[in-house]
Amino acid sequence: AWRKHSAQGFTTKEQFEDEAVRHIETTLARSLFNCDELAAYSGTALAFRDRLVIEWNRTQQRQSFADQKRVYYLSLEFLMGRAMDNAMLNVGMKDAARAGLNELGFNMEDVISQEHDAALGNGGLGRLAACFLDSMATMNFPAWGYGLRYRYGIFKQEIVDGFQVEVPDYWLDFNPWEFPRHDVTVDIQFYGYVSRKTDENGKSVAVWEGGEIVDAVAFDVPIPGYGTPTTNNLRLWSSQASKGEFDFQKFNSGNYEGSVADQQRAETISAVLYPNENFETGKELRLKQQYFWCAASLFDIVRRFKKGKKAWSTFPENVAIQLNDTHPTLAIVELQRILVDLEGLGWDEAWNIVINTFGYTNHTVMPEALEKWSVPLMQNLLPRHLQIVYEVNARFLQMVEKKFPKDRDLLTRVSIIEETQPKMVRMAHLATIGSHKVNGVAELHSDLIRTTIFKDFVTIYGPDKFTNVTNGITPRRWLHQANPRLSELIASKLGGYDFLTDLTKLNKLETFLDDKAFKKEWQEIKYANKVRLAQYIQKTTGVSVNPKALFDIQVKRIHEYKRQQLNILGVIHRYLTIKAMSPEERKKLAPRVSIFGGKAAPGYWMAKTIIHLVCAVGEVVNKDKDVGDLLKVVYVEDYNVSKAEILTPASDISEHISTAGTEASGTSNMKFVLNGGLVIGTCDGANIEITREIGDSNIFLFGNLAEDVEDLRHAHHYGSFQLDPDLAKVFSAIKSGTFGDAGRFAALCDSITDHGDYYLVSDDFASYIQTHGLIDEAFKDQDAWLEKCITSVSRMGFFSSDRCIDQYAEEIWNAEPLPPDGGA
Ligand code: 26Q
Repeated sequence: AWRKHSAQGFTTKEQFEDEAVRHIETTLARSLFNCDELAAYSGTALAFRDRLVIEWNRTQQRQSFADQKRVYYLSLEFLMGRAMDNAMLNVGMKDAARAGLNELGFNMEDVISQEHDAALGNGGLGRLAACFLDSMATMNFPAWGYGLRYRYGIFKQEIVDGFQVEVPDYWLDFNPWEFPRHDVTVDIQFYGYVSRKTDENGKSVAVWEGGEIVDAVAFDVPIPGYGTPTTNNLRLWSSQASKGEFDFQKFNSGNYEGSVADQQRAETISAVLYPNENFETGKELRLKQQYFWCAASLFDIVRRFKKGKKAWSTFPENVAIQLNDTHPTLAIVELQRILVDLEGLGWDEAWNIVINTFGYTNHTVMPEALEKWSVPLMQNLLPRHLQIVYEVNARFLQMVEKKFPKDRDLLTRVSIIEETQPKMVRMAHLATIGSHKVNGVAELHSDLIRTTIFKDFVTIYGPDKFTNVTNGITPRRWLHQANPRLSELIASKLGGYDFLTDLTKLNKLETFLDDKAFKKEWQEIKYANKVRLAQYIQKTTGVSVNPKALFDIQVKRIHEYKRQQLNILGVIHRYLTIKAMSPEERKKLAPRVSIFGGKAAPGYWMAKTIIHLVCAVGEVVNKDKDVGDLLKVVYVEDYNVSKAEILTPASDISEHISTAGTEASGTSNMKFVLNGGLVIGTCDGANIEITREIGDSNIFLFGNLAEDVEDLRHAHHYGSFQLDPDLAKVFSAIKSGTFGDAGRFAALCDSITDHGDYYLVSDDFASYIQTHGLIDEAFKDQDAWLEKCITSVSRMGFFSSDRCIDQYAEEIWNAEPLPPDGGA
């Protein structure tokens, strides 16, 4: 209904064509005679963008006027994927655009796929931030995202001769979804020194001087909600050389090269996304990125607050800041600095405001992923911030000492400063001490942080500071956009698309389990999605796969803890089993396609070896005449959000098989189940809640439990390590050269047989193979399988990111939606 009030735009296909053509001819200055698909995309994007910005401006005005509590989501990653389909869904008028494009000789899906993914993230954490923005806009929260505008997103992955090759992802040559705001520029200071001066009231204040200044320039991206005019803002900062007097001096004194070099050094800050996930490297440039972005965002937030001319004590009633992992922890220190050094508040008054403003979300318990910064590094780059960290720590330790006298070990354990050589700042401790709530992202994970990394903090603060908010996904992108036919079928049964904003409504689907026509269509849709993926695989890899086979998919970042090695070793076991069978036995087997995808961090050799093994196995298996359709092994190059939109709807089984206790939540598990696929998984992360919701007969769980992992690891070192006998056969095949030069895989095999099998591949192998046997059996009964799928989908309501945002708003932010008047 709100769309009628739109001041500008199109309502018919003719009007759409007029708008798109006008943009192609004028905004892009292109002739219609050589209008290719890219130009058609550009014109379409600009036509929809015009409609988006009207509501965007109105939303910002409405939110300024209401001036109620705003939510700020600080994330170094926003893995947005493509924007146009989402804009069309939220603005409406996609059908008019489709018809118009057809008349101009274009196909909508091809035009949509011209858009470059906005890939400003590594994986789960970045995509979670994108889902949250979608939910916050859809639910009318006055909310902002703050991030970095990387010139290069996550690298593009090419597979060359079975090896990963990284190619830079330059994505900004045409991006109609961002608006530069050169008037919103913030000076950011680095290096320099701190002195103390006496202010006019005789008070001693710290003054941070010298060093260098870099400009942060805002680029804004509209975030439209679904079924509402609310269009929020994602503000991404780009680094530029300061326009201040500093460089002009150099320039004017004839040092032209020097001033260009300064400029390049400044632009380096936002040049590239660090491609590590769950691995910390301690690089100075990364710390620079973090401070640059935190300082610019805090300046912006504080400036907005100050416009309201309210007392500082009301800051936490106006502002909630959520920290996506420890990456933005410096924001805590920066706010304290602003309040104490620049605004003249007393330490305690300021610190109270800080604590009540921030919430911190933890995404990992793995020690190699916990952020630490060396004290000398921070001393050099951010001298005043280091002082503040030490002051925060001193006061915190004093409080602990008072509460738990004479426990030196406790003080050592909880201190923000780790007393190593060099000393390190533990960011997770700082984030915990500077926030009023700390949350994990699934129940098991939240329990684990309470009992492991934050155990002492639970003792100190009590249990209420630590809470759980199980992750979710947006059903707009991950059901409606990725699987339009399934969404339409569901809508036809539920009487409309209300489930897209209240996903619990899916539960009514269970009443249609006896509806033969419904089930048939469901099955046809899954089949069509598999055909589409099969065509994509054929086109991109040359491998022919049978769409009737069981599609078994594992797509996520490559990491030893996620255990793609377990998967591929299981595939080899299957291959050896097939080879040993008689032709009659083979006939009884269910054909399989094992599909892998995901990027390895460029410096992570073991992950790259796993990719190489998958490719090497594919080379052998896919050519083997004995095997035929019974087994195919495929590596899908350059897994990203757009590829996920093709892969997720096409699975029969997806794999979420991390060593128990290592995957904080996982979110692709939710996406696959929501699209009518089943899961093989360990008792880890959100798999546990998925099982609780859909029922344990609808999921294939296997493997050791988190509570047993420590003992098993201990036994590997101090007992006798017993390699699983089936796994031993797999290793002999690899070592005998079945998949080419065995030397290339030696480190991978040795990590299991000789170096303690830290990820319990051998311990879980038998259970994994057996469970795949159960899957083969279950898949033979297509009716029963289908019933599991439909039942699962109907019970997935809990995993909407809308539920998740509701919970953050209620339990952490204390924020309310601002519904537009005359709203939907
Ligand atoms: C840290 C320091 C230096 C460089 C890089 C990093 C870095 C970058 C990205 C550390 C971690 C990440 C990303 C982590 C991540 O994606 N974690 C995932 O978050 C998801 C959302 O909560 C969970 O579902 C996954 O279980 C978790 O692995």
